[in-house]
Amino acid sequence: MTSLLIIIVLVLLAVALWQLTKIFDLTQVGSTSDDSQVATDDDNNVQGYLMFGFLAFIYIFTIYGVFAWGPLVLHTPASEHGSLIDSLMNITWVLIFIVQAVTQVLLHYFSFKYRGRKDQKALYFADNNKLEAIWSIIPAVVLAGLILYGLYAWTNIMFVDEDEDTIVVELYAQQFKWTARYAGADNVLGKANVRLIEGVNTLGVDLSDPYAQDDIIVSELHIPKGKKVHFKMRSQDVLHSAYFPHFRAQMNCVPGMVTEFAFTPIYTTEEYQAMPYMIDKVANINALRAKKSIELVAKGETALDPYTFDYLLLCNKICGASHYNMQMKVIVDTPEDYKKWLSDKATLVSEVKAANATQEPVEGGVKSDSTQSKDTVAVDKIAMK
Ligand SMILES: [Cu+2]
Repeated sequence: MTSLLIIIVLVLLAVALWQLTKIFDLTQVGSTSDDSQVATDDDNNVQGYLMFGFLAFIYIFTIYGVFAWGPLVLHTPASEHGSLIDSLMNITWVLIFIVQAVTQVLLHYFSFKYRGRKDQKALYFADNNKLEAIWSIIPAVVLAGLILYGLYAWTNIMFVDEDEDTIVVELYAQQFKWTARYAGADNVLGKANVRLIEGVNTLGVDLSDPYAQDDIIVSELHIPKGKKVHFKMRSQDVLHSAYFPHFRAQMNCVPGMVTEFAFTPIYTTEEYQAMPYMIDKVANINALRAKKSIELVAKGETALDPYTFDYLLLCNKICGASHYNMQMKVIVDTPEDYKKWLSDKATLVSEVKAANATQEPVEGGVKSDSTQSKDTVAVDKIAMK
């Protein structure tokens, strides 16, 4: 109802404005002012100088942006291949910046220089082979170089030696959470199928598969420093994208197929937290939170928790209403801590057995899925906020 009223008010305002301009036009009848549609030299001069003004604006804005937002970009990469991605990105930025700086000056300068003048006729200029060769060959060579370097980086990053000693982890994406499955001692994931999802077996793992017997399902990802982790991604519902910004890794999760990405973490969570730039960043965020908390407490609301840095796995495909909150904490441990953490995790098979044992006494009762329902409630709460 409110929106309908707003629309009516806007329409009436537009009609009123239209009527006002008509009245204004009537008051101008008979006056000597120039109402010709053809631009005069004065008009052209104004437009010419405005081009220079706009040129200054884009340069000042660019320089401001570099200083104001430059420190917010991702810092030190936390994976072995990360510096390769960063250098590819930086080379691309520098090239774009140089080309942009030169071409914008030329574009705006010539627009000013050849602005319209009375009685001046434009020169008919058919073509110039030399010029066209220059501006075709230079971009072609530069782009070919960039593409070749990109292909080299991509094949290097995506190559996983089948015989290499890696840790195989499945990332399972669904609206709106991540679940991880470790392949266990045999380092081979058991088969899975969406039709087998039941109770605590939330990933539809085929429990009759011998490879599935030691699989472990967790909701917090731990990976060891210095060891290659081979991720295999699946999606239950729609397109998701597994995005590890600090490790410079991203791969789509597609329903009906398994996609892969492998990387080697090079800093433990503790080491990354202790980097001077990260200490500054966390202090800055906490100063902002403290300021906000004072306002909140004054309003009678609860204060914000202090922030600590953690690596995150995010979803980078807009996959639904709670997409923004689809994330999983990633902890990089030392190899010893990682082993210790994994050693006391129960296998899926034993969890299913335990769940079945507790449910058997209930006759004719519907098997409940405690983890699923808890998560649904959590997502509902987030959506309500
Ligand atoms: Cu998603």
